[in-house]
Amino acid sequence: MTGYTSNFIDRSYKPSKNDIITTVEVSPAKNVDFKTALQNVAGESSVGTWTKVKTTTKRIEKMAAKVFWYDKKKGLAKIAYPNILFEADNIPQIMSSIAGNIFGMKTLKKLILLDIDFPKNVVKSHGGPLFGIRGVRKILKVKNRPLVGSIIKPKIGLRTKQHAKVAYDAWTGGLDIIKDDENLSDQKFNPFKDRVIETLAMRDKAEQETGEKKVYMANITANIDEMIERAEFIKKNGGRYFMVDVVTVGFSALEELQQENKKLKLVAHAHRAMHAATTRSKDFGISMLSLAKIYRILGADQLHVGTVVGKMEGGKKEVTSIERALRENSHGMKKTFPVASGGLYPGAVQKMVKIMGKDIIIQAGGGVHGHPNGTFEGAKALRQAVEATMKGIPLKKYAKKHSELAKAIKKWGTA
Ligand code: CAP
Ligand code: MG
Repeated sequence: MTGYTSNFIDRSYKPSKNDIITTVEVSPAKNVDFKTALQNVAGESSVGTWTKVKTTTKRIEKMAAKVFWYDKKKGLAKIAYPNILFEADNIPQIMSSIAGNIFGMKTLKKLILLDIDFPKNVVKSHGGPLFGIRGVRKILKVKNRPLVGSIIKPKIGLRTKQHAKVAYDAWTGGLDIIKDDENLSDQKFNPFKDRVIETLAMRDKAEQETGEKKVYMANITANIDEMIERAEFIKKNGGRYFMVDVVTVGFSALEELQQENKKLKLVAHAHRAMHAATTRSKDFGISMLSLAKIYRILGADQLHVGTVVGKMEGGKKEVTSIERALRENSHGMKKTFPVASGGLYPGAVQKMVKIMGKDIIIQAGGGVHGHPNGTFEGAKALRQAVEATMKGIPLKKYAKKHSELAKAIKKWGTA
């Protein structure tokens, strides 16, 4: 064996609870039949190569991945990978197998990794979120409504003092969370350390004035040593959160960061910039659902999942399936808070909560700082939209007695 033989397909195989199971969508290239395509996928991602090799043994044959279910018409298949193929605490190694070479094979016209089920040892050796939905709610002392936040805009360019002042306006306007944008890190005009100090000082002031808990999610994205230093700096200066661009920093960096954070105990906010490079194509790619499961295992307390109604691609079916995965029982892991962000505005809140539920974090950048009267009123309008939604009052009706919301609706309408 080890050529891409029929041994890689066995519909009678009953997956073990220790296997990694993937669900894939496959379409064979011209002149290749479906089963051959499946053999190629299961073979190349486990113990096979393009031809039979003399070095294989019976023991190795037993390590073959098995396509144990497929539906040719739908182009779907499920593959079970024996646990022995993997290092449980090594996500890069796991992905090099189940999502590695196979995307480049000439025998395929389409390959999407739709879903992954990880066994207990992979989950346990990483651990998942430190806080999860309940832990985050406890910090913010907000039990029963979506959390509301904003991304400082413009994305990049404000000086440190301006940045901190915009954060203060948003917090005092009623928002719980302020975050940096994905491409703001440690630039000359707004250095990381100064920004953390200034913005946390404004957070303390806003907390005193409003009597509410407020959080600042500083973007630590960098190389791993730098990220750890930045996270330590946040901790030292009284911060409770960091934000990291999980896709661009890579799985290995996240594994290391997760280990360090077990000592620091900061809440981890996961921004997914660049995910669409692998999740958006309908021909070859890895679904956001698969990535979301990995980021939960790697410790994301909060993860961007899409909005359905906003500016970014991602429909209802996709977004709600990711939400479900972040909250499902998985070997005792805490639940990841789904973050809805991207092109949101107060008038979109009601519809979004209807689709996504109240266990979400709603973030608006443009939809707060673009308010006709600026950030403070923009924040008020967003919080009012959440209040109206929780009270079950239509936004337009609520807006009659809330002028900030009325102005936001006049500018952007309702979803
Ligand atoms: C939102 C945002 C986020 C997107 C990313 C932005 O700003 O800061 O990065 O939410 O998309 O720059 O677009 P706006 P996703 O509120 O001004 O749109 O959450 O889908 O990964
Ligand atoms: Mg952004």
